[in-house]
Amino acid sequence: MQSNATPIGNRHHRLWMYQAMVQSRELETRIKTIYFEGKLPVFNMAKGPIPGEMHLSVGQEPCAVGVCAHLRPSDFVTATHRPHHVAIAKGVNLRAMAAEIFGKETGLSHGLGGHMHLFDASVNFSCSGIIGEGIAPAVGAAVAMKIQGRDDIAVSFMGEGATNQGQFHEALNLASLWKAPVVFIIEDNAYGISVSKAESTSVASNADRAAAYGMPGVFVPGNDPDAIYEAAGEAVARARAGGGPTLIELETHRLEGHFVGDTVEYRPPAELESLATLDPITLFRARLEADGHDGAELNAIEAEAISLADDAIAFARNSEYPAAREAFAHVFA
Ligand SMILES: Cc1ncc(C[n+]2csc(CCOP(=O)(O)OP(=O)(O)O)c2C)c(N)n1
Repeated sequence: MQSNATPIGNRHHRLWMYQAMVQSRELETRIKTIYFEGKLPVFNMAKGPIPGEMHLSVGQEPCAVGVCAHLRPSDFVTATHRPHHVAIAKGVNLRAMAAEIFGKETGLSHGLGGHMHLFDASVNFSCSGIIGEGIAPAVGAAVAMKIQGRDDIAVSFMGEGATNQGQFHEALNLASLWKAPVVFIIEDNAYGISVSKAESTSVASNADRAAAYGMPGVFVPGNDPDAIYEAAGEAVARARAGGGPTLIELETHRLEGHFVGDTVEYRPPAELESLATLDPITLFRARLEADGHDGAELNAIEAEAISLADDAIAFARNSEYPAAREAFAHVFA
């Protein structure tokens, strides 16, 4: 099963969601191990094979699959500096994505973007290392599609930390005023780097902020793929039908540090211990089996994800770095 297969019917949707979650996890598990090659014993962030900061989405996979199960390649998605789960769920090519993360010529942007700047025009996916940067472009894309008379939509993923930035409020105001076909997705993992939401945000629920812009605000607790699928389905259908934007706040869990190498000392020990019980892939698999899904079928999905992740990593490792002169090829000044 391809991670970018078009979902058909609910049973198929749930298996597709499981596949995409596992695919993201398998890729990130390998990235986490390889990341430390060359960087130890003295941590050197610039060293390859994977240079730069690395933000994993481990634990947040339900947010990506529950939303993207409703999207087409022609829909437009902007994601954040923590983009892998969303990129995979949106159908970004796994090999080209891995090569980009390794900084290789065969990558999505010839290795010049890196893991925070995955860009794939073939499925209308982009992301950015600048917090909040994807919100306004998603509204722009939505307005453009509305003017063109298409029923495609835009989705902007963001962390809860991004909601305290000015452009979040400016973009939501205009999106509502112009009835733009856009869905705003907040992945609330409760931390912006080491700062808890309670220390940074004046409202307990960011979904409440929707009222200030005259749009529906929905809170989905539990990091639950099925519940996210339901809520996103309504919002996507409303946007496609001309009903305007929706703000959806998803409770999720960042099971790793902010970046690979983060010692996570800012999280209380009891909270860290509880994370072991919150792995959404383990929980979703158990639910699928309880609902009658065949364990052998789920095993086959996992085996395929493992083989695709191994293939993508091998492709990335075996690819060439871009020529040094490429560093000046796309510079505008
Ligand atoms: C405009 C801007 N300000 C600050 C930063 C530094 N920074 C990187 S990640 C981050 C926290 C983001 O938190 P959140 O939006 O909740 O996303 P999460 O990391 O939890 O997924 C910050 C402040 C940045 N990249 N861009």
